[in-house]
Amino acid sequence: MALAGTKTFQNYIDGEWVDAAGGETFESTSPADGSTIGAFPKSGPEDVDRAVAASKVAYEEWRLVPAPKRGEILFRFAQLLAQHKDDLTELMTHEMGKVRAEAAGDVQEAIDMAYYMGGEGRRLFGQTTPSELRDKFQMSVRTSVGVVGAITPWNFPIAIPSWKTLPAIVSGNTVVFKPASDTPALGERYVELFTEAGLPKGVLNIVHGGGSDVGQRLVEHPDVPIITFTGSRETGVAVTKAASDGLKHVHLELGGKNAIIVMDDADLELAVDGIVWSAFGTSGQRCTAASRVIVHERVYDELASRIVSRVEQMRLGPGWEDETDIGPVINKSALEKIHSYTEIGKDEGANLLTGGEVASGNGLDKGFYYRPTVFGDVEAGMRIAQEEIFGPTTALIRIRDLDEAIAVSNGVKYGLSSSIFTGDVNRAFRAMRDLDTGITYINAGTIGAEVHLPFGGTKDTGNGHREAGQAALDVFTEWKSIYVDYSGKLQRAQIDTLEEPLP
Ligand code: UN1
Repeated sequence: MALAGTKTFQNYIDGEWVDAAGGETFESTSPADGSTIGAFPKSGPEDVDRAVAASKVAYEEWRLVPAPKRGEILFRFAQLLAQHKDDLTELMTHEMGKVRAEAAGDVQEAIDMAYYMGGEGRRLFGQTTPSELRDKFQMSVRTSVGVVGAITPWNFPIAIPSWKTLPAIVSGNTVVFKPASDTPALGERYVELFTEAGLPKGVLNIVHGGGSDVGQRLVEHPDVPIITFTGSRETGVAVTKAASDGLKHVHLELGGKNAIIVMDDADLELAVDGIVWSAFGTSGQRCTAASRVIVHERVYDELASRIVSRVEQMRLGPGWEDETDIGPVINKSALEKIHSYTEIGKDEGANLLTGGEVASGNGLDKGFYYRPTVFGDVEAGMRIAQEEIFGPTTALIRIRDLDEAIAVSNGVKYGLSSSIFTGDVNRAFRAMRDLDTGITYINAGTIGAEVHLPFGGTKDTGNGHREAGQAALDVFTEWKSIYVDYSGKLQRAQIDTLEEPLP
């Protein structure tokens, strides 16, 4: 496809493409080579207010559209995403930087979610229960809530918007969407295609801009009862505080410090595959990335040397080149943050086994490339083993047994994903029970969640809500319990039940 080039894009509010009220723009550039993707509206509170007002009006109609009809629009959207999979993939390699196979996977995740949530249009199950009284019927139904503020990150620029907007819209809400300011073109394409699928005006609006201008207003807006946010723990706490006066539903997906455990009975070659894929896929910029590897002392040296030799063969480059294994990181400040953790690791006394520097030469200087980095002899309490780096850096930690491995894996503030490589079914089941994370893998790395199971984590990874699967509907709906008495007389719950005659 033709890339966006230097075109100027607009917000989409109430079915119209419009500039920001203030007329200002910001640029999106490629982290791979610095080329310009396009200019986007630098919106402010006034633009958010317009989008929320339109979304609020649209809600009154949309909530009454039969849910299966709403679902049909999602099916059409799934088909459009599939038709445009190649051009979205290409754009993603340029705007976000991930390699082509992973970019295609990101789009596929949205296609899967659109089919899955489209099907919810014919489910949205509630419960019916028997009454304690005669001639009385009762049920619970999910009801829509209103305008959803969806604030999404740049690392899954098509998939994560789908995780948020699709369950929100199929359950009868309307949405104001703020994509990450590092990936506005992908957010814009997402909305364009969803609109083309037949969404009525005002149901999905996009407002481009920064967190402090657009995100803040969305979170505080009195007519936005639901906020769904993926990003850092720090921003998640700020979102929660800003939304607390409005007693909003707040869904948060925050950081991770995910570990892969490798026991002495593991298939080591398989473990190396899982580690390299989970630590360096998406240049380590996944919430689910394996930034720790907890290794049994008996296989530590062997595993470390196999990982290092594999990593040293990886080729850095733009995601659109077929030979590339690792693309750039998202921007300059990410590159600096990642490198600062290399310095921290060295200062803490960890052993830098490979990488640890900004990559240059062969055109790499034009983008933000960091050599895949492996630290050995890491202590569980070191900062590089505790804090989220969000880059291609992983830390090898030596342990003596399964109990210690589980304690180390759990000994961080986050709880998103965990994994164990073992040939012993008893160890696998103990790990499944005791690893304190929202997602656990057996004999696979820490990445690779599918759309029809809940996605999210324990502890500081979130606030108890989940995306994906049926659980995704919870934050976007309220339960209503309905009692229908067809006895024609007053029946008092908990009181008249005592008189119920048995035959
Ligand atoms: C994220 O990093 O925020 O399981 C999402 C995975 C992907 C989703 C990651 N399906 O790694």
